[in-house]
Amino acid sequence: MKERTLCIVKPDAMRKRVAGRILAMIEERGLVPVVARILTLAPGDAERFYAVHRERKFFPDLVRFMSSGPVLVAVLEGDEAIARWRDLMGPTDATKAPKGTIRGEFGTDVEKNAVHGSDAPETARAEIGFFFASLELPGATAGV
Ligand code: 3AN
Repeated sequence: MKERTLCIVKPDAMRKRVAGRILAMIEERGLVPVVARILTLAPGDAERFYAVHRERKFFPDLVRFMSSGPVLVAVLEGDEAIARWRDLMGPTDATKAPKGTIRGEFGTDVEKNAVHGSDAPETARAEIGFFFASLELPGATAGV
């Protein structure tokens, strides 16, 4: 089934200047970026984006890290895009991520893990809506 999912290239990967290589891996895997933007999250925006983790011990560090510099946010489209993007990312803990996954190639640890991906259709919809207006997405306008 054709799906859309949210990709974030996190501040650690942006600082390493590997966003282009990450996009190349995404394209090689057959996932298609259909809208993208580079921006820097305000701490309050990072708090809202990760609100489900608000009670976790690592939350303040996560918010500080995610608002520490530019991120690249993109919507990826393709068959089973949600699962395939998570598969390409690798496990959350980058120290356990296999070579060939993005976290295995570019991540450092459980916080500095290079990329984010939505984990289910409902979260994908909510996360895409967090960053992009529906009119920015292909197919939103009749006749396109
Ligand atoms: P994923 O991004 O693989 O879906 P989640 O949703 O469990 O992982 O966690 C969201 C983010 O919170 C992770 N990307 C990671 O940066 C951070 N995180 C998760 N667990 C920890 C932890 N134990 N210590 C620090 N940061 C964590």
